[in-house]
Amino acid sequence: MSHMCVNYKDKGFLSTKSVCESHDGYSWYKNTTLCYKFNLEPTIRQEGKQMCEHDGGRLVKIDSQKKQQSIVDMIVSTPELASVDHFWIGADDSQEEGVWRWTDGSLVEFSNWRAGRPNAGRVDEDYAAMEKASSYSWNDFRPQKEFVSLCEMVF
Ligand SMILES: [Ca+2]
Repeated sequence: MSHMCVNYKDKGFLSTKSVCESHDGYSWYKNTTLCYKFNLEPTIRQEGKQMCEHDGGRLVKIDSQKKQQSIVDMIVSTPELASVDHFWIGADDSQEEGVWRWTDGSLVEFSNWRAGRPNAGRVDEDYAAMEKASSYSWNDFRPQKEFVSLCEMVF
């Protein structure tokens, strides 16, 4: 059981604290309105994805700079997360090389790749992860890598 689930709300009209905390094991992160739970044991990408989806969530969809920054803020201010090197996120180009999509099928428009990534020639690196060593920009990896998954609940 290795996952971390967040709920991100751009708009503040929902009573997301109570919604968040009504889900078993979830915690409310007031500074960025993130609702999350996590387990620090890393897994391969498919296992992390399945665990996110098992309780109705998904691997996180980071579709704006604001959301990227909110997640980074949460990570660096949470001691158990601040030491984690990589987090699986919901983007992959496994269906069509070079066409990155989120798990809901939408195209990746906003992106935050580190310099030189994704590697155009490395067809086996189809899955995105946030990387602490590059200020939580994204890098592409093979799915067999074992990382902590970063998931969100969509209410
Ligand atoms: Ca690829």
